Amino acid sequence: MTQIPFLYHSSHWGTFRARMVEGTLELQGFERDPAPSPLLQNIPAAIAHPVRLRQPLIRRGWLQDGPGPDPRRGTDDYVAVSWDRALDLVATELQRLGAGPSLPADLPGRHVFGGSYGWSSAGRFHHAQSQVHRFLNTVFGGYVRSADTYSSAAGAVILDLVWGDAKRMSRDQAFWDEIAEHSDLVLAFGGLPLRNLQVSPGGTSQHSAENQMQRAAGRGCCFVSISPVADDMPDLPGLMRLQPRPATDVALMLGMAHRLQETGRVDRDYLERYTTGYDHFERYLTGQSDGTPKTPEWAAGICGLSAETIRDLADRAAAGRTHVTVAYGLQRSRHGEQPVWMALTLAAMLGQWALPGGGFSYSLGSMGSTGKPPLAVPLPSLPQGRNGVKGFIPVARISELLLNPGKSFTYKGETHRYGDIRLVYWAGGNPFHHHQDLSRLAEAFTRPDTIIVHDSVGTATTRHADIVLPATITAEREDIGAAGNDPFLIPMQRLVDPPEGPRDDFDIFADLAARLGCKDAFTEGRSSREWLAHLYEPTRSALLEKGMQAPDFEAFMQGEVVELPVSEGPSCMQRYHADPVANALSTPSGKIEISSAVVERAGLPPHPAWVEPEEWLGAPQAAVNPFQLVANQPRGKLHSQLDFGATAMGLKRNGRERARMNPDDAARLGIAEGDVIRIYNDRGALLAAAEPAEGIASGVVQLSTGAWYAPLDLPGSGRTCVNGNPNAVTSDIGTSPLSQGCAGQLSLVSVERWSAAVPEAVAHEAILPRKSV
Ligand SMILES: Nc1nc2c(c(=O)[nH]1)N[C@H]1C(S)=C(S)[C@@H](COP(=O)(O)OP(=O)(O)OC[C@H]3O[C@@H](n4cnc5c(=O)[nH]c(N)nc54)[C@H](O)[C@@H]3O)O[C@H]1N2
Ligand SMILES: Nc1nc2c(c(=O)[nH]1)N[C@H]1C(S)=C(S)[C@@H](COP(=O)(O)OP(=O)(O)OC[C@H]3O[C@@H](n4cnc5c(=O)[nH]c(N)nc54)[C@H](O)[C@@H]3O)O[C@H]1N2
Ligand SMILES: [Mo]
Repeated sequence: MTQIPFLYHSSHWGTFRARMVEGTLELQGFERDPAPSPLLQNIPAAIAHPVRLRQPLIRRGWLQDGPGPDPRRGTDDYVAVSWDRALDLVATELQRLGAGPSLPADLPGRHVFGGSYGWSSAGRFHHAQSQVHRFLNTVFGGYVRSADTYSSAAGAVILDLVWGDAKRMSRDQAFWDEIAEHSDLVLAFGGLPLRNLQVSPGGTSQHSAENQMQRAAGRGCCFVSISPVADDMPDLPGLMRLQPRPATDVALMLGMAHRLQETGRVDRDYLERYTTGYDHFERYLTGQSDGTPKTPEWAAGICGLSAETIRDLADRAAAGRTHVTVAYGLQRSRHGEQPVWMALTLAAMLGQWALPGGGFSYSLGSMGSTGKPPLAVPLPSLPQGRNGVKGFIPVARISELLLNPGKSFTYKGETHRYGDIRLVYWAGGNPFHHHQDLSRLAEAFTRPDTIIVHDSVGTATTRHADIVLPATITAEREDIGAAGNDPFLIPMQRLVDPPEGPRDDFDIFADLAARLGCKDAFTEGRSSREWLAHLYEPTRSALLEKGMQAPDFEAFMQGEVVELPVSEGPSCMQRYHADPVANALSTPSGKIEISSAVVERAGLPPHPAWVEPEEWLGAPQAAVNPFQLVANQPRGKLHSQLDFGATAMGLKRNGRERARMNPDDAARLGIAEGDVIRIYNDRGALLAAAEPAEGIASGVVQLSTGAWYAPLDLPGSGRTCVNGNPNAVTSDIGTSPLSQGCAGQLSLVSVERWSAAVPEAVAHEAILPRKSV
């Protein structure tokens, strides 16, 4: 009998090999991966799950009454139509809105929201968000885009201003090797959760973070996990776990900074040579400017750790080689700029930044790619064309945009206006999973004339669309797997033929472009396979130029992964430290800015400061809603993707997401393991399965994102997500007037045991748009 060969493929959570055996997808981790991710085991469920979309669907109300605002979105049923009919309907609607080969100077794309945030799949060509952007640029001349990411907005905006090009700074230094070899102490704000390091955008071939941590700890390096959730850091020798109240890290860092200042251990030479504005900050630190010295005692009153612990931490940080790192999680909340800016300031005060293993990093605990060496060759990526529309929104202001056309908003110190959106086009994202205050988003989605969504499965977002087009999944296509800071190029081979019905996003857009008279502009005359060959070429020639092996395209797609060279050169910060004048940073002063006039003009304090958020355990609101909900990333999946897969389902209880809380809190509320609890505030409610857990700080309830939103009207509870999506209760408010980012990580809520009859969790396939009979 001939053996069925394993083929290469890739996902955001890892490279893998797989083969179909009797209708089942068998998977193996990549042979060069020391710790393949358990998330791989979610993939087989997607092959033939009833949740897969198989036919184009048109919402009945839209079909009968035509485009226009419609309160029936979300509850209406759907009519299945042929591909030809669906594409004709879409093309006619896009034409009505002005799409076509010749466009007026006042581009019709200004009424099209195409931000289409979401991670979709890992291949570089079939990346749905790139495809939709390219399509909208081609047929509308552009679209209203979204700035920044749900991942990082407050952090990215502040670091761009005070450090310069945050993305580049975070991606071009091999922090992990430095920590493993040189650090004595790692202060990890938000921890270094292995859970999150499973994932990198575009894929990851090696899960090596735990090995690196063990290497460091084995050498005597002490890791300090500063997080309300103990398993945000693996068990390591010498590990220290601190659990300040959520949202109070700035106070803790200020207390440490005060101790350094008081004991004469601020590195004045470093500050002088590499930073600007410390004097202004110092007056705040000592209380000269506001009458409140930020002493360890002051900090203790806010963050809940003892003054002694804070002093001890500062003393230890000054005594050896200290690396300060901040996870994205801290900045995905109100005034999220402050902990990131303050951590950078603390690292500068310690002055060890120019030394290996010292200094500051951002997102080392958030993305598997951060801290790995950068690559020395370019990677394939689909050109998206030119977006001629100026209008944009900060990414998490989607409900605001749709609800308040013409209203002004601030961003990076400037005032803009929301456009008037008539068409929303989404491919590869699930806003009814990821956005805050989902009841408000449902209201916002009643406003446009038309909403079109491509997805491979029937999500809550498809249920709010007028036109739903079924896309293939990555396993059903060929692609090229590649990601920044990852040293392999992966031939993603087709693992299984697509079922009858779904089509590749590219083919859908190509056929629509043809109907609009723009086919050549969109495809440039290339088929999918020809595009892959075209996109592969720049990487191949760069490899050949370096005298390295690089198979031709056909051989690559049949064959083995290609190892890519990593860059040996110094990082931006290493060059800056070597010569801060010649290699100035891209900040207004060219230096690290501990005070910033630009930030001050945007209405924020001029230097990092403790700015009290509305929803923290010390706020007046906590008298009403006494728990801090920490809505972090899920262990068993990537966001909402494959929530029906084996790993994700295995972590639920009766199909419902688990919420963890401190055992004493649970006991006080009469809540036992497995009880269904109601988590609520005046924005909404959800049900989750209670899991008392020692590692959760008191006053905290931790419920990860990812459950598919399933709101039911329950007596005594109102609209309640019975599957446990935290965005039923989070706040749809920008991080600050400067960055306007997603603040969904932390909210105040109440918790009670659900004592009425327990409604069953809604199965994924029941969330599919309902077909009319
Ligand atoms: N409260 C709270 N909310 C949060 C966060 C938080 O910390 N707290 N985190 C935020 C963060 S950081 C993020 S990144 C977002 C992520 O949230 P989402 O954007 O919701 O991310 P995904 O679940 O990855 O959405 C991807 C969608 O693309 C679909 N898809 C996959 N492949 C394809 C394809 O080839 N074609 C098409 N057409 N579709 C495809 C998937 O089925 C899925 O529905 O959530 C944010 N929301
Ligand atoms: N398995 C898995 N991995 C993922 C993802 C996923 O969906 N699943 N998503 C990926 C994506 S898109 C992103 S952007 C990154 C996100 O990376 P992060 O945003 O860093 O991840 P989170 O899990 O949301 O937050 C990290 C931790 O911060 C802690 N935290 C929250 N608030 C505070 C606070 O005020 N102070 C302190 N000290 N700690 C706090 C929480 O305990 C939380 O577990 O993860 C990536 N990795
Ligand atoms: Mo993210």
